[in-house]
This record gives sequence, structure tokens and C-alpha cells, in this order.
Amino acid sequence: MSRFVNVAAAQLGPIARNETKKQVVDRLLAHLHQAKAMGVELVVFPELALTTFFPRWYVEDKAEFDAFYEREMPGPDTQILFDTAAKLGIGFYLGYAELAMEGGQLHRYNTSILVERNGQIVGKYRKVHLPGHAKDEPWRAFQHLEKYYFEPGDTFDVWQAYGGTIGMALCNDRRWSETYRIMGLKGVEMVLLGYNTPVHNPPAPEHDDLSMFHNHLVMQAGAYQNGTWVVGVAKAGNEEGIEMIGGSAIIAPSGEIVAACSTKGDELAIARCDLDLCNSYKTTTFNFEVHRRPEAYGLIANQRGVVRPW
Ligand code: ING
Repeated sequence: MSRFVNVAAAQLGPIARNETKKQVVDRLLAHLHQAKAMGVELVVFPELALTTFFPRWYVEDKAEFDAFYEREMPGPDTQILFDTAAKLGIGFYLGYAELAMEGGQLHRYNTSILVERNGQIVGKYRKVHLPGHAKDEPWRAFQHLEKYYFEPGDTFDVWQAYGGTIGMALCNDRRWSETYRIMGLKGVEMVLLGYNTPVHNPPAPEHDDLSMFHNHLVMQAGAYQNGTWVVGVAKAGNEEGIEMIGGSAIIAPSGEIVAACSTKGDELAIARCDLDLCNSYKTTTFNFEVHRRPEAYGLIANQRGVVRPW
């Protein structure tokens, strides 16, 4: 038997610094309506989908950038997304900057939520792998200050939704095999992740021409090695002068790209995803219980960097 989920990768083109959240939410609503008209049940938006990618700039006082964060979810700017989703019977994954009061302290996270077709939040994830750097580095053509503007999360989780086991990740997480494997060990059948990926990586310009290859390589590998669908969705195009990759894609457990965006603007790529295709890999080549050897894997969980054995 097959458990189908009709999924849309809802790519966004650039979001200008002075674009209001209402203007952005209108773009997200347009995606929801178009996706619904095409039979979609789950819409996947990018990372930080409500604002421009503000970690590209340094400000001395982070409070200056508080307007880029959400204190509530849903909040005044986003409630209409949830109401529309419930009315249309369509759900979504949304990446956003979270400002959370915890124990009387203010915390900042790079966050995503999973919302079911009834408009209810079923899961929340806080980005574990924060790339870039924590201090202003003027030598760079542009900053990548995620380690300055966000605190890391520490958990990869999965949730029962859309008739299957759904996991979430964000951007740089997709480059780390541990991301998929932890969720794979929890039985994930579809990993949703948004990304904001500049073409140019100042510390390694020699990688720039490979940015799209690396983007798909890591998601296709993660899908195949864990017998899971992967949906990766870009905020793309020239955003405040910085060129960001597109390449949003829906990837089957085989590792094959079954749908992809071809522009760098607001675009839907849609696929009818059979969650039961995961079983062909989870019960054979990647039957973890039969084949994995955790006795040999200790370093992966217990050591951060390289230690040469001699
Ligand atoms: N962006 C980038 C990403 O991991 C990056 C950062 C770019 C890392 C290029 C390495 C190379 O796709 C975010 N937001 O994580």
C-alpha cells in the first residue's frame, strides 16, 4: 500500500531589507493558494522566510535587529498564514528567526516549525549547526554571523504528521551526515529543510563554482543513506547585493531528484511523494538494526574535531 503526500517546495526569491513582513507574508499566501489549487497538502518554505538574511550584516547592538525576529508564533504578522492554512486544509514548514524569553532571559534561535493541515503547530526545531562566525570580520565581502545572532539548538527530532514520520533541519545542517542519521535512527521518512546559501563563500572561493553541486550532493546522500525523502527549499536570487543559490528540490529515498525549481524567484516545485518508497532502503541496504556497527562509531558522538591517533 502507498502513503502519498503531495508536497511543494515553495522557493522564495530575494527578500529586501525594507520589505515589510506583510509584503513577505503575501508572497507566502500566494504560494499556499497556488499549491492548494494543485492538490498540494504540505508546503515547504525556506529558512528565515519572513525577512532578508540579516546575518550578512554586523550590528554592535543586536537589539537593532530585533524586528527581524518573531517573539510569538503565530504572531500578528503570521496569524493569517495559520488561518489560511486551516481554511484551505493545507500545512506548511516555515523557517524564521525566533526571539524567546526563557527563564527571564532573552534567547535567539534560527528556528523552523511544522504546521499540520488544521493550522496547528506539531513541531518546532532550532538549528543545530550554525555556520559562519561570531565576530565582525571586515575582510569578508559580506558577513555570515549566524554564530553571533543565534544560539544553537541541540536536538534533531521527528513528528507524526501527514501520515508519516516527518523531520526538520535548517540550511547548514544539510551538509552534516549526522543530521540525517539521527533522524534516520528515529525512523524519519521525510526531512524538510529550508536554506539561504550565498554562491560565494569568502573563506573558500574555490568552492563557489560547486555550490549547486554541493547543495544537491549532501541532500541526495542524506536521502539515500537514510532511506528518506528530503525537501530542500531556497531563498534564492540577488538579495541585497548577495547572490544566493536556488536549486530547491524534492529528493526521493533513492537519492533521485524528482522535482526541482529552475528559476531564482518565487517558484513551486511539486511532487506526489510515496512515503512507502522509504521501506525499499530501510529494510535492505540501510536496515540499521541488521547492518550498523555502533561499537565502531564512538568517535562520532564523543569527539568534536580531528585527533590523529599517533
Ligand atoms: N548558509 C550556508 C549553508 O550552509 C555556507 C552557509 C555556505 C556554508 C557555503 C558553507 C558553504 O548553506 C546557511 N544559512 O547555513
